[in-house]
Amino acid sequence: MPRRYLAPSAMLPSGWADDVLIIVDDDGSIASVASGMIDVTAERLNGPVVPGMPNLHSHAFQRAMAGLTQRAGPEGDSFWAWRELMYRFLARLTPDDVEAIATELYIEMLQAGYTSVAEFHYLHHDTTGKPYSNAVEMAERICAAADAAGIGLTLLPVFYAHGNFGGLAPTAGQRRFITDTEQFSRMLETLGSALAQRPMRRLGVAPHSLRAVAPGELRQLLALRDRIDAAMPVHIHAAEQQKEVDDCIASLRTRPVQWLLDHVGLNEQWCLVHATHMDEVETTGLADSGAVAGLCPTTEGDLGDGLFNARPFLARDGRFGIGGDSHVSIDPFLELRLFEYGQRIRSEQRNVFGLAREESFGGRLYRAACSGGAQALGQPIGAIAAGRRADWIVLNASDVAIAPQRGDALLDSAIFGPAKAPVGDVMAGGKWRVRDRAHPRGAESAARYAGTVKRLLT
Ligand code: NGQ
Ligand code: ZN
Repeated sequence: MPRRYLAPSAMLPSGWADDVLIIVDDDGSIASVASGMIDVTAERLNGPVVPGMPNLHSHAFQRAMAGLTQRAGPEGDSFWAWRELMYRFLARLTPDDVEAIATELYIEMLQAGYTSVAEFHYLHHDTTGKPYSNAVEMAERICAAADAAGIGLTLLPVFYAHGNFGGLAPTAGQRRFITDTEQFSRMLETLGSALAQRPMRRLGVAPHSLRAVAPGELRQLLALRDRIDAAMPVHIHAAEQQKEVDDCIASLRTRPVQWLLDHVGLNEQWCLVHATHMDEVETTGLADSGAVAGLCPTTEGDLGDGLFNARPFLARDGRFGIGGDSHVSIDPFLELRLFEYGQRIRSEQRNVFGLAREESFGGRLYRAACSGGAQALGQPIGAIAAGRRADWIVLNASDVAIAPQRGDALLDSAIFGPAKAPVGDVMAGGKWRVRDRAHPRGAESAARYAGTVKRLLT
C-alpha cells in the first residue's frame, strides 16, 4: 500500500512549496509530489523537508581512528606520515571489527542527515595479506552494515596494485589492499551478482589513484566495467597532495587530472575525489567533462591537502558533492560550511558561486551537493520528486535556530549556524531510519562499537 506524507513545506526541484503531499510506493520510491494539498489521512511531518544528502566518499574503518592522529610525530606531520599511522591502525582489523565500525558510522551518518554513502572499499584481505576464503568477505561486511543501518550504498571495490607511480611494488602496509586484475575482476563479478536487483544498492568501481594503478591496468579495469555495467560509477583519488602532482609529472609527464582528461574520457560517470591541485586548464576541463569533484573538506583540512579552486570551476557549472572520507566529521552541514569558508578565505570575498542578488548561499550549496552526490553514487536520489527514492530529512523544528526560518533560510541556518541540531527525522528508501534524532539500533551499535575500539586500542 502506498503511504502518504504531508510536509508543512518542502524543498522541491521547482523551489520551496507549502503543504506538500508525498506519496511513497512499496518499493521505497516516490510515486508523486503535489503542493497546496490538504489530506487528513496522511502522516503529518514534523518540520520542513529537504532531500537527504549523499556522502560520496567514505573509508568506513577510518571512523575508529578519527581523533587519534592529532599528536606531533617524530618525522614531521605530513599526509604521508598520517598514512603510515592509518596503515598501522588497519593492520589488525578483523571482518567483525569492520562491520561493527561501519554499522556505527552509517547509523551516525543517518542521524546527521546523510541518507546514502559511496564506500571506497580497499581493505580486502586478511591481516597477512592473503584473500579470505570468501574473497569478498570484507565487502559483504560493509553491505551488512549498510543493511543494519538502513542507508543507501554505492559499493566501490578498489583496485590497488602499486606503492607509487612507475608500478613500484606495494609496501608491507598496503598488503591487505593488493589484487591483480584477474582476482579483482572475479570480486567485481561476484559483487555485481550479489547486489543486482537489490534496492538502495549500486556497484561501482574504484581504481585507487594513479599512484596505485598503472595506465595499462586502468584500461583493463574500464574494459571490465564495460562488460559488467557500462554505466557504473567510477571513482578515483586525484591530485590531493602537491607531492602526488610532482610525482605524476615525473612519471607520466602530465599533471594527474590532465592525464585523466587526456586518457580515460572523463564524463558523468566519473567522480574525481579531492581534485585539489589543478591548473586552469584542468579546472575548466574537469568542469566541462561533467564528472563530479568529490570534495571532502574536513578531511582535506585535517590532512593539510590544500584548497579546491572552486571559483573558476563553479563559474563553468562544474559539479561537486561532499564526502566524509576519514570521518573526522560526520556532518554534511559542517562539510558545506568548511568548503564555503575555505573559498571565502582563499578569495577574500563572500559570493563564491557568483549568485544573483538575494539568492541564498546555503540553498545553493545544499542543492549542488545533493545533485552532484546523486550523480556520483549513480542512484535515483538527491531530490524530492516522482521516480526518486524517498530519501529525506525532516528538519528539527524544535531547534531554536530552525524554528523561525522558512525556505532557504533554513539551510543558511543549518550550514552557517547557529542551528545546533538541524536534523529531526530521517527517511531512507521509504522507511523511517531516524525518529526524533534516534536510530532504533543506535544503543546496541554504540555498545558493540565501544567494545571494538577498546580492544583495538589495547
Ligand atoms: C585512503 N585517504 O585511501 O584512505 C587515502 C589515503 C592514499 C585520503 N587520501 C591513502 N584522504 O591516498 O594513498
Ligand atoms: Zn579517500
